[in-house]
Amino acid sequence: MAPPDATLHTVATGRAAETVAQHQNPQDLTFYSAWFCPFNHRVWIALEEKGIPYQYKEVNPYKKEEYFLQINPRGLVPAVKYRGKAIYESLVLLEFIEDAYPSHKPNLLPSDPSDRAHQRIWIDHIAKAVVPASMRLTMAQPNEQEKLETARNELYEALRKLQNEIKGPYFAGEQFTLVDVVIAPWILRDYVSAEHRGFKREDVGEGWVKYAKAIETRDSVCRTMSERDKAKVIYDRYLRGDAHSEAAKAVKAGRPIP
Ligand code: GSH
Repeated sequence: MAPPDATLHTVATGRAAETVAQHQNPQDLTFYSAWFCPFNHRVWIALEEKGIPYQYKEVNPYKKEEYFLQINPRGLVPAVKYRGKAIYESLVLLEFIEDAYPSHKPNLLPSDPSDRAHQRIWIDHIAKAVVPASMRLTMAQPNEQEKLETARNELYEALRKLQNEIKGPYFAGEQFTLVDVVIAPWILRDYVSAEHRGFKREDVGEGWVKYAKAIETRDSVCRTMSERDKAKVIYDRYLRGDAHSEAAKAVKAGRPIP
């Protein structure tokens, strides 16, 4: 079987390519990124939201090149080198960016400690409930109707719980915050399950439709998104059930996503 990188487009396209072009010079922060990756997309949105100077470097995480394993021994994007130190894991990186650049606005975490804790509870919900259900749905095969319906209902249920917490237009109200950053890449990519797995934003609820619109039209989100057709080769593998990423292997084995 061909490796996932054999026909994979190697660089960002569309608006994301323009953003990459603006971030070629060395900076304190080097961003090791894969244009197609939703986990990676979180970090990219945060860097753009806050106007942080960074150098963009494209990585194909499936190749597990030695230089990259030195940066992230888990071999996954996103990763960052900040003043010579390596940092990885999208959720850790989002908190790191907030901590390392306090003067860069907007703040993506509220100032009140209980509000910050509330954000972390819902980020945890996205990581443990929304993302796994979304992957199970994409990977469920059309001839496994029961599995497919269960995954779709689990996704609806997870999204409805999140929907009930949204103040509007964004999760925390007028301020665009980390919960929005963390869920945004999955909203931008829900067209895959809409086209192939019967997912409908309206079936989550009216509030979700409005929220999804607000997120997908946010400038930092749009200017870090590549053209859809370039990602087809990747999503087709998930849809056919022959994706071999670490996340896909975990979903197949019923383990938590790494
Ligand atoms: N928990 C990680 C995070 O949140 O940063 C997940 C990152 C992840 O799974 N990245 C994928 C990757 O690097 C790309 S979307 N895959 C390479 C592989 O699975 O071998």
